[in-house]
Amino acid sequence: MATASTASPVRIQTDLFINGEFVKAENGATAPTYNPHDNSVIAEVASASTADVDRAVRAATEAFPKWSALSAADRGRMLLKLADLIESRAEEIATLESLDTGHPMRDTMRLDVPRTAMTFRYFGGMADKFEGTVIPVDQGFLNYTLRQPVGVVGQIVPWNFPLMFTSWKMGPALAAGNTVVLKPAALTPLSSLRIAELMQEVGIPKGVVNIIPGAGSAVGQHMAEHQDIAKISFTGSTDVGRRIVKASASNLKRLGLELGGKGANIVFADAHLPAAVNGSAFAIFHNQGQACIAGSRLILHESIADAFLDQFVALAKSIRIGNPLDIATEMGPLTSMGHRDKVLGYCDIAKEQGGQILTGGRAPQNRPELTGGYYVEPTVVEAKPGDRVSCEEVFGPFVVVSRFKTDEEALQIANSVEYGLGGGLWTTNLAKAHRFAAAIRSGMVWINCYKRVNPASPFGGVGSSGYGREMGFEAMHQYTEVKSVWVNVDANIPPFYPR
Ligand code: TAP
Repeated sequence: MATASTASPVRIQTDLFINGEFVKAENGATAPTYNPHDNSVIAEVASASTADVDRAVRAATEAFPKWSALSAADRGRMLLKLADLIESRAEEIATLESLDTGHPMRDTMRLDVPRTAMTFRYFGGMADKFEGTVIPVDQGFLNYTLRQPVGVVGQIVPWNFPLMFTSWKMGPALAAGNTVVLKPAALTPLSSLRIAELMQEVGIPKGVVNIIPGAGSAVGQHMAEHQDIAKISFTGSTDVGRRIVKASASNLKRLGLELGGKGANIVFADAHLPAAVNGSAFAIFHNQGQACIAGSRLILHESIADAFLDQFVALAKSIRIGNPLDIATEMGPLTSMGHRDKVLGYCDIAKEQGGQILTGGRAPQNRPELTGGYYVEPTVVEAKPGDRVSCEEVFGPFVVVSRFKTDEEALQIANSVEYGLGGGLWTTNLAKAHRFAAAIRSGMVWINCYKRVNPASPFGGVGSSGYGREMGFEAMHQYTEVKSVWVNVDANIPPFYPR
């Protein structure tokens, strides 16, 4: 356990959570987690090895029979208590998340923490309302379905929304009666370990949840290969998603893959411009653009493009960049130095391919207090649809602009990338809005808004953005197996071999 030198005191748990206890890694290894604001070490966190994965899977396997046999209402009650506890510690948890990830406090307070509590509450409430079905079959037979938990679930979480994703993954898995081994990203392990402490407080039995920070290439890979893990739910890059598909083959694991994105955000000529400008800025600059659903491709009708860009670039320039722990800060640093360098590298790639940087493309200027951190200015680039920056996921405060003349051209640009996660459109024409919502190749579409999420609404993508859905009833389906049960109630079955 360590303490941080911040204005708001936070609890920092640094051990692995296995079988209801906080323990060191079996080989004693640790890894530092850094403050993205100034590159200082926040804490040394235990770093799991494959032996720790095996320990965690054993604990989850032993806990499964009791947890899955508990009444759904009892499982739900613990998740509801957890939601209340998270809310009661909102400021402390928000501070911890901001410290570890670089999200501004105003967002972790306003979005990440409330949404985390909301998600645990939604699935806590769902636990005893999730039903099987009765199916009309042949006369005299009753056929019904049971939804049964899949078993031990492995969950692999990325660094961009570690707190929220912990609830998205654990909420439905636990409500449905599964036990969990969760690996947070090595870059941002702190908030999920804090949630483990709160889970202890609300009485979630030992072994039901195990949290093991460690390197993805060893720990994540071993989880994906593990014979006793029945399902992997993964959020992260498309490359690692492909590796997980291969590794999962040996025991034919179920998979849920929430991978990269390159969200199309189309602004039509008849859009309400101030709303579109504001919404499009949130779509890309919230969390420094480190979101798989970010609206990272602005596709503008040529008649309004100049007027839109005048306002949009002015808004981008006005965003207050600074220490995430300062409540006035609107945009913090990127989460790691390596990622900051990757994003700045894309600014060079844009220029090499003839792209024009309209604003940003560099670290904040004349801000000596930010030079130690991983900061990048909000960046707007005009480029051709086929350029690398128009096709590859940059995952930063970096939006690429293109212009269109006709609806057909807008749709062709929107659907021209390998990804298909989220997309948005801005128009006052209802018919056009619904036509495009159906035609855009993606798992989610927002009309006259962007990046709305809710625990009741399915979340996931198509194409290189992966498959499976988180949230809502869809998530409960994906954390359960359906079993069909046949009963002869009153059927007269004629003899198969009449004598
Ligand atoms: P990934 O490498 O995909 O990391 C995501 C998670 O997978 C982390 O917990 C990581 O562990 C783990 N992991 C790494 N190798 C693994 C393996 N062989 N088997 C199982 N798990 C493994 O993403 P990243 O390096 O953090 O970011 C790279 C790019 O991915 C970003 O630039 C962005 O384009 C994309 N990305 C997308 C998302 C979303 S929300 N779709 C989120 C993050 C990143 P460690 O990191 O702890 O080693």
